[in-house]
Amino acid sequence: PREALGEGAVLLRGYALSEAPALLSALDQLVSQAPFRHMVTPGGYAMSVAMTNCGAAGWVTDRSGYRYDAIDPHTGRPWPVMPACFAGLATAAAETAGYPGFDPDACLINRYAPGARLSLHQDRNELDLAHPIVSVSLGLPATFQFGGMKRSDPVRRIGLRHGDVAVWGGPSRLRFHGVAELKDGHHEVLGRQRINLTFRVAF
Ligand code: MD3
Ligand code: FE
Repeated sequence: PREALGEGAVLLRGYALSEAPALLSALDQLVSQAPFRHMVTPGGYAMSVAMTNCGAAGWVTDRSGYRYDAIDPHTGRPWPVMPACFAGLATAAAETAGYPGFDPDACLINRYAPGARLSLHQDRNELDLAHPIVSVSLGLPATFQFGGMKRSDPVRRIGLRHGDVAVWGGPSRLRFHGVAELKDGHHEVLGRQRINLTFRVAF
């Protein structure tokens, strides 16, 4: 089941379902090397979403700004290697969506507890914005907000569920987007949380 979300953006419902157990066991391993943490925005607020990364480049924020860094500031070591099951899924989903040859060097892992949210923003810290972004949703469902090229443009709400994969490229790459406050609930595998894997070419 393949849904067009906008020019260049494709939603693959349930695409990651069969791989989810492998993704989650690789995630457990990875989180033991680079734990989830609440990063601080340049404005000085701790994010409600907890984050970690794997791959050659990790997305970080602190008082000095947003950037990609090869070193995890929390551990002082490189981010964990991107598991083969992560990279394989991202490359296959991108190809299915019409972007062959996607080879991400960054995977940002976001963990939402009930009440956590991600306010409307653009992803523009990557060097080459011609590459698409692949995102994988796991655990509790969320309402994704898909806006336009201006912050004030109207927002479309899209429900994202366990196993859904979205690919955002072309003209949609710079659209404003966010995640509404996560509603409480219980997921049979992940309990009271949502995990999102976001694959990017950063460097
Ligand atoms: C649409 N994460 O980490 S991923 C982020 O569910 C982020 O955790 C969200 O936005 C999450 O930056 C959504 C989906 C996504 C990512 C990038 C996009 C959608 C996008 C870039 C352009 C348009
Ligand atoms: Fe984003």
